Amino acid sequence: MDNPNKRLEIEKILENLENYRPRRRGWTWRKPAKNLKMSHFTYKEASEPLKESVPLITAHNFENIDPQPLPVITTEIASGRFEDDIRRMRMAAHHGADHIMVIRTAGQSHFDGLIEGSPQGIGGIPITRKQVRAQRKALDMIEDEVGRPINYHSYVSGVAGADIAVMFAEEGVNGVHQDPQYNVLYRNVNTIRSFVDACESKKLIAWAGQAQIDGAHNANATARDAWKVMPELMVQHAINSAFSHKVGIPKKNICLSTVPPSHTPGPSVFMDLPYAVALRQFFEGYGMRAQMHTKYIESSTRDATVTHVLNMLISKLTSADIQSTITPDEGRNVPWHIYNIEALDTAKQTLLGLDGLMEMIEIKETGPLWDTVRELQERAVLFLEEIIEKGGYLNAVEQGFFVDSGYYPERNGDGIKRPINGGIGAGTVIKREKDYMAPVTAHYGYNNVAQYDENAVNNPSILIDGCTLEKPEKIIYIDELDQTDNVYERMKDIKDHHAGTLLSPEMEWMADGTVMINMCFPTDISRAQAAALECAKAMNLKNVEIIHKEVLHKTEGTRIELKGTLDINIKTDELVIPKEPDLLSDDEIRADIEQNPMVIVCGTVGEDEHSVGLREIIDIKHGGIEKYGIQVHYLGTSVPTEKLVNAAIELNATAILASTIISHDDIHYKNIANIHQIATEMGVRDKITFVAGGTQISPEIAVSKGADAAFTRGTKGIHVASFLVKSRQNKKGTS
Ligand code: Z97
Repeated sequence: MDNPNKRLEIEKILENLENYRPRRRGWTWRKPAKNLKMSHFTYKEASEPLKESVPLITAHNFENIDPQPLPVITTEIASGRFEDDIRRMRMAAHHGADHIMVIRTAGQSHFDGLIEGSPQGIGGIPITRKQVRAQRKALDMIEDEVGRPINYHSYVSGVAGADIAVMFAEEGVNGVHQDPQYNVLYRNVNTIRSFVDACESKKLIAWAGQAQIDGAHNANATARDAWKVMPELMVQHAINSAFSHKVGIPKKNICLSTVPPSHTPGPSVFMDLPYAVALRQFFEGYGMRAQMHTKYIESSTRDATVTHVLNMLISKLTSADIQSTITPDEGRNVPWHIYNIEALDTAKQTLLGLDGLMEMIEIKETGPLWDTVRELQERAVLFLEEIIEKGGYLNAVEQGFFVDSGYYPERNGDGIKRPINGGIGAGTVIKREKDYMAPVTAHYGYNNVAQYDENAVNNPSILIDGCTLEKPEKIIYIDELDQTDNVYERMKDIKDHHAGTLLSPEMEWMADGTVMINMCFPTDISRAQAAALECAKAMNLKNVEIIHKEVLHKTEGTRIELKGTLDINIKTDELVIPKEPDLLSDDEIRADIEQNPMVIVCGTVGEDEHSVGLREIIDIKHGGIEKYGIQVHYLGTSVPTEKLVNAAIELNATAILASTIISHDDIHYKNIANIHQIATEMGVRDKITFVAGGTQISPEIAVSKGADAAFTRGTKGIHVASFLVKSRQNKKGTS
């Protein structure tokens, strides 16, 4: 991107897409930067900083540094429109995401082939070649902008899993979820079909160097009591990991989707830490993808954030190669830009805050932690042994071994049961003919090519001069199939918004008009909801829905968050934009005052007893000008105007600060004019800078009455200090 201040031009990304080729394949880890020094600090576990980014909100206190933690950080994007998701990806990358997972639209797992074009999705986006290609191309631009590779990720699952795996390898997708157990248990795809397809898919994943994430976390999210499936989680990890390794994926690219299984108000760390330790002991050398707990997630952003932070404490106490950032939209179904960014910032802030933790503490090798580690491992081994005893995995699934609500070896008989010959795609696996031959790369198993060419045994596609993996020009690219549901038609409707000449509020799609309102009512939860809907009506909001409610007290107060649509199009060029104050930095002000001490006198003037505003400007406690070393002589309240001028002369002050709130009969402006006049008559007006302040003051009028500057609502010490320093510098320059 030439100019980071310019919005992404989706049209440019869509241009010439038929000829786009991914510039690399495979997964990229962050580059560690050991003992990275930034501002006043040294980081023990950081990675290389970005070229362009948005730092944490507090970074302005620390030279705007934006250190990046060591693990790859994920964000999940699923708005249903890929053209808007691309914009969100750019926001996410600037907040530190380098793993972008796009969630598939509901039901796609049961399609038995690829879909094409750019239709709009529900609960995710349709995975088509066009949208994958456009997003990978956009990420190429975005990664150049931030200066770090970004991993693009989606799902190799469902009945068309293997077809998707081929397309992903062709299109440079960098990471995938692939776990046949997911198909079987949660999508009811036939077990045999799922495992056979997985062989082909995993072969492609290995060839493309993609990172693979398994599906064990889904057992945790589905189980009746999430913490009870701990032994099973290890079994599921083991099945998929061993399988993947045998097909040829290197261990480091086989990432276990590990969740801290328990949740507050339970003593979650006491339960989750032994589990995390047990797992890492068993699966040394494999990648750890730390997934956030989702089973008990609610619509409270606060609750989701605390859970996320507790989960990351577990990551930090053990390890995480990839850190997930599930957003509260899981709990309330509002997949909005702001929540991706909040969750990314939560991850960055927590991981940086816990940097170096393990250099100071260690995990005890005795006591309850190790007892539980041992116990969990024993339960998992017994589980695996029982599977073998019962005749293997297919039988175990048929008998409902998985996602049973008992804490193994206890069983409650409510596990998910999938008959061997049941489910979607049952009976579709056909034995390969004796002379079966497929001249393609990354193909699993018996392929009978030697009869055509001995050299083709390890490289079957030489028989056809390369398949689509080597010769992308052989890929058949279909742009759009649907004349109405496609990106061009959608963008036509809001072209002025895309061009930036019109503005509407947005949460997930350009010009969706969605706003969120927070309210609190002094009543119970039912009345509060009804009252909130009335308010929304009065605000002219459409499509109103309550997205979160919380009791502050049964009768004293209820908190409500609602969303609605506001039908407004603001003409960008008609907006009145207030001028940004031209401020010096804290350091610049301090340096100037240190070199050249400054004295000021101040007070509220006339009959004015309102001193709060002035104290905000002068007191060190409130970030006032004292903090820069300016010597402040506060003369009190209701100070006569002559007294201010006399004191300034006596103390050889650089400036007078006069605060005035009362505005009856324009007394505030009269006092300002009065100070200017007295100082002029006494011959010191040129020497002394005169600043007025007050909530009812219009700076323009105050200046017309004789002040050098005036400050009103929202002023902070730095605004006044900047002005004082600059004004003194200007005076010196002209004298
Ligand atoms: C995560 N929050 O980060 P379909 N395969 C596996 C999965 O876990 C999933 C799919 C396929 C989650 C992501 C849930 N996971 C969301 C192992 C979905 C999705 O489109 O439902 O067929 O595939 O892991």
